[in-house]
Amino acid sequence: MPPPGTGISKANLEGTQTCPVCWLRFDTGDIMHIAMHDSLRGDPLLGIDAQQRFLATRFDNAGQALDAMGIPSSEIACPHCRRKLPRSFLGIPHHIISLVGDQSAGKSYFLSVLTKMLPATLYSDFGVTWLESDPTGNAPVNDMRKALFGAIRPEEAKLAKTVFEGAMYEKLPRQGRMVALPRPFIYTIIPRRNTPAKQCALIFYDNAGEHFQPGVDIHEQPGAQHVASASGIIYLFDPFNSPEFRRAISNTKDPQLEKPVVDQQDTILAEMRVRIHAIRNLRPHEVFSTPIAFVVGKCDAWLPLLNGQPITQPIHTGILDQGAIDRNSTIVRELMHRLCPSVVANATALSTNVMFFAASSFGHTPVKTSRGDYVPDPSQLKPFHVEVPTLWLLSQIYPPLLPSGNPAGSNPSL
Ligand SMILES: Nc1nc2c(ncn2[C@@H]2O[C@H](COP(=O)(O)OP(=O)(O)OP(=O)(O)O)[C@@H](O)[C@H]2O)c(=O)[nH]1
Ligand SMILES: [Mg+2]
Repeated sequence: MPPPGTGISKANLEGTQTCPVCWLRFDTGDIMHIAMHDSLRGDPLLGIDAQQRFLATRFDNAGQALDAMGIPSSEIACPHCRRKLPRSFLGIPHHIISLVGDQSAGKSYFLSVLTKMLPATLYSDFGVTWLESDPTGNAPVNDMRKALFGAIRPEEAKLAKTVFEGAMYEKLPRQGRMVALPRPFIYTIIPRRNTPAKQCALIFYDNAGEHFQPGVDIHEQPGAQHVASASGIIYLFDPFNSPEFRRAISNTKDPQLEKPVVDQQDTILAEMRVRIHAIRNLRPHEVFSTPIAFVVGKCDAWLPLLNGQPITQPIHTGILDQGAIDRNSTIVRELMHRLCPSVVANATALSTNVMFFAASSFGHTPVKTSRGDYVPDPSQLKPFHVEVPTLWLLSQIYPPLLPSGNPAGSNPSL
């Protein structure tokens, strides 16, 4: 409940709900409604133009909250940051999937490709439907996907660098400060009929890589704190930001080889561990078991380093082949261990449940445009395994959703 006058609600560490925008917790009964009547403007935190937020005390016969002018309101908002939440928020579980990686790791391309490939695979291979929970709120990621997959010339396939002040962020009040928080992109997942699985929602963010770097004050710039509330984390490793990988792939034609290396991916993992432990108030020996998909990205450039060992397709006739996922993970982990052992050490210190993946959003070597950007050639776009890490995370977060097992074995489990 907001202390009178300030309009700032106290964080409730025990709350059953986690806001998908500011990640502060609250109880269901403290959720706010948004006034509908045009005269009810002016919110102490959001400013004079915002529709008022209120704690509902009156309801109509249909159970809808009534604003001060008696107009029914079905719009809800977080009591902390006051941001509007999707209507389904209280009805179904929401799972955060945090996408983490340094600047230029390939997060924006990965997310754009993921939101194209994952719905198709979920539906055609598993009968699972993927719906936009908030098409207006999801517009920035939809625009990126349309730009990428609608492009005819390479120049049109360029996605801008993600910046704090850009479309991926919004300024909101959090714990007494106005801060830039990444917009949540929210999707509802509807399982096929006749399974024990129930609907749930997935939340993604497209952070600027700088948010994960050490040295960021997590109170002034809390925009990456979703990692501590996440049900699953995708860590996107950039081989072009690793001196060892670059030496090993020095004969590739990828123009990204010209860029200077910023070798700090092990530090980013260590920093994540520190932040997660601090935010969750974990003791040093306490284990963190949130599943982490460690994705070695841009594999169009480095698959030859596997010397012919195959990364196999783990999706077979509606079954997620955990054996293939394990085998692929061992192969990728061995390569990482050979080239960057400290990164493997930091990844495995982060969680007790880490799986390694190879993926490429492009499936080919990007080209350099006349403006000096590295972009995919739309005519050659052939993403490789981009949806696999998220499918694995889903199998860990909510096992009834995807039949998984080993198709070579006798009894794939549901
Ligand atoms: N070879 C190759 N390059 C890629 C791939 N995906 C992205 N890139 C390149 O990686 C660079 C960075 O991609 P972005 O998606 O903008 O990276 P980001 O992680 O969002 O970066 P920030 O917004 O700065 O945090 C671009 O030059 C892309 O061309 C891929 O699958 N293969
Ligand atoms: Mg980006």
